[in-house]
Amino acid sequence: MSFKPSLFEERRHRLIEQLPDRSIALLFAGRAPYMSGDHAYHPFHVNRNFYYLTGIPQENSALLLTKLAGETSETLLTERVDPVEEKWTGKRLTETEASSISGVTKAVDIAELESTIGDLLSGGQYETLYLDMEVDSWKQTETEAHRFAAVFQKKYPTIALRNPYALITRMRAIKDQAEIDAIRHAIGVTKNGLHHMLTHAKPGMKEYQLEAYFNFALRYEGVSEHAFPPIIAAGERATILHYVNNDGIAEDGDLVLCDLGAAHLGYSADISRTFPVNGTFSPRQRQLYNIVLKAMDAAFAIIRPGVTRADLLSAVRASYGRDLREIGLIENDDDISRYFYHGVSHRLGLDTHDVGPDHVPFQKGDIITVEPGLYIAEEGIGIRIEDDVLITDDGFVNLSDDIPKQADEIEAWMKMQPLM
Ligand SMILES: [Mn+2]
Repeated sequence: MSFKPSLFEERRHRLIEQLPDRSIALLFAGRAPYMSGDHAYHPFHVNRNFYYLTGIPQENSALLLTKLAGETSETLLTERVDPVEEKWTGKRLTETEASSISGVTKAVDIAELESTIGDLLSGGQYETLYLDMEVDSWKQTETEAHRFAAVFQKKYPTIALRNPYALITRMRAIKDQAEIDAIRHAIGVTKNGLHHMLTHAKPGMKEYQLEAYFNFALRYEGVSEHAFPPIIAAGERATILHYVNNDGIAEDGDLVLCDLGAAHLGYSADISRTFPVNGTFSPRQRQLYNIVLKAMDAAFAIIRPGVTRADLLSAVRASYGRDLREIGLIENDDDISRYFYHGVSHRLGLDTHDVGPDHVPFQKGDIITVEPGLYIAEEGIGIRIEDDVLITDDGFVNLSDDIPKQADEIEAWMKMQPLM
């Protein structure tokens, strides 16, 4: 599976339509940061907005769009192929290859970026440069776009600078069919990885050994992309939300929480499952596990366009309020936060916590996670169950519905044969 160039053409067209006349847009792919010696940080992921509009996965590239008197143009800037350099660092995309991926027909050597922009501006007809600075934040590390902006503003103080980040991320929030298919694929790979892990799990294993079974299944299928580093947390460590050390032992009687995902063509899966490492939930574990499942169903019961993330959280908390009081774990709803202390949903896409406007209700085409959890440190139990769902016209489709989730299904899954 790969993306068709028409997909990127259509996205660029939609972006350019939203830009005012007399404007230029420039998006950098970015470059891998220097690490040490003669090494940079690799693998390197290009800027996601750049990728969304071009499909080009290669660093040191840029996309240049112009709009003037109703006429638009597109130029892709890439590194000129250097046969000697390639003997060391591997193949670069040729102009023809880059063009057949992105659908941009005009190619320019990235070394000519300044002169290309200079030529455009020499006629005095452009008023605005849209430069993708990513999210505006004090904490943002300096990017190529920041460095370019500093030089550019000195040379062209009368040209306005604007950040197209909000425009592009609003587009990215609503997924098209190709993106839905990519995420479905990533979820399928993730399911196979989980199968491999669960069918090999035994008490006494290190968390990283469980992780290795997951990674093996991915790599065996040729998958090298993880959406994020897998979280494999047994016992009390599962109550630490972003635990990534994965170096503890999953003892007999422990529940193991895993939160992980493969990626496909840059698109993330984000799945959590919790299983008893010895293959059987204890009565107490099953009771708590079912309370989390019930909270998840409370969220599923209301998901459709117009509903907000806050609504999902309220539904989950209401469910916990009833059930945790019933088992005597809490006395009033304020105590829920002692055992459940995170949000219940985020967007999913090219970023695992995907971009888009905040505080807007779900719309058709959103892909979101649903992930209630329950963390009882004093009992050494952490549970999280997470599915990925697509918002439709009148409800949702659970994209990860075929990954076992009921306690009985999990136990049966663990008894199955490994796939490989
Ligand atoms: Mn998640």
